[in-house]
Amino acid sequence: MKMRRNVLMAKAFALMAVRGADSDAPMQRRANVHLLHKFLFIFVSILIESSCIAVQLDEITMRQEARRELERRPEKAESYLSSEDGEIRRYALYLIANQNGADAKSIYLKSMDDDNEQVRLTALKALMKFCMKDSDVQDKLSEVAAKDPSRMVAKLASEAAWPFHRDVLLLRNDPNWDHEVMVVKRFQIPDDKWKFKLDPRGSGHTSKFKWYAKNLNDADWAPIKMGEWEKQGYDYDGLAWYRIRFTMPEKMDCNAVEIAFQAVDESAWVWLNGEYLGCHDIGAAGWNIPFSLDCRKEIRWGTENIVVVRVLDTAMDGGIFKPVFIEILK
Ligand SMILES: [Ca+2]
Repeated sequence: MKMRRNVLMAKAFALMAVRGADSDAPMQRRANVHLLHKFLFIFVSILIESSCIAVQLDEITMRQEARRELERRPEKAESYLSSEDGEIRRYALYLIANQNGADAKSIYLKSMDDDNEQVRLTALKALMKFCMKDSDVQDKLSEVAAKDPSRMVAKLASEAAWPFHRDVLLLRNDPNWDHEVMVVKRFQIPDDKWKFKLDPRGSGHTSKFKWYAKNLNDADWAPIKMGEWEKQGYDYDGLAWYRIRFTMPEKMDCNAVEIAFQAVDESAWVWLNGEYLGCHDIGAAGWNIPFSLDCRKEIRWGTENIVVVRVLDTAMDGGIFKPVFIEILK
């Protein structure tokens, strides 16, 4: 539409310029030069626009040809994985998954490094569908969850690879509890005795490492205080882990116990005494939002407890930067 309008305008200007060229008056000549400039400008615009449209048409034609060829001979799909067009690579991968299932695992794993988000998404879905139980796939997905530039791909990989689940409601959210819930006592977990370790490969939670384990030897972990890790020498975005030991007093009369984080920048997964408590993972927006997790079964009264927090930070400052409490509720 726009191109047709440009063509009509160019024709009109050209006609006016030719008519005006017969005149000798200086005013008329300046107007003619002006018109010619306009005419040239529009002419060049049309040329550029047509070449862009030609490139787009070429791309569409090539895609259609590739699709037709692949529909006729789906066994050739692998050779299309090196196409420059991401859409063709995505379609080829989709056909490979349909034909080969788990047998094409190495192809899906390789495609997880493709620079096209849709190709990676297709590969990820194939891995989830066909070979989710394989340890090399779980390792790859953990890496993708920690590193993929696409939030959509990273989140799907993270959910697929995540082996920990827990569905325990906070007392105040329990529909069967119709009494008022009050914090009757709170103990602050010491904020200067955390131990810290970076997890750039996102493998700390895997069965090979188990950094959440109660009896893990963390002697070589670095000491760190509450506060952004950037301000304590770590210029780093990604996953990192915190561990801390603290002693609880003797058992108190209560209806629930919760661990309350005033803020972790930006996502957190929490274990108490080796047991998974749950997570706070709403993306970057969660960096300054308090959250609590029920731990009435996991807490150990009158003895040492260990809290482990896996933190993901994707931008700017990161870490446990506000106090953490154990709250006793009635
Ligand atoms: Ca942050």
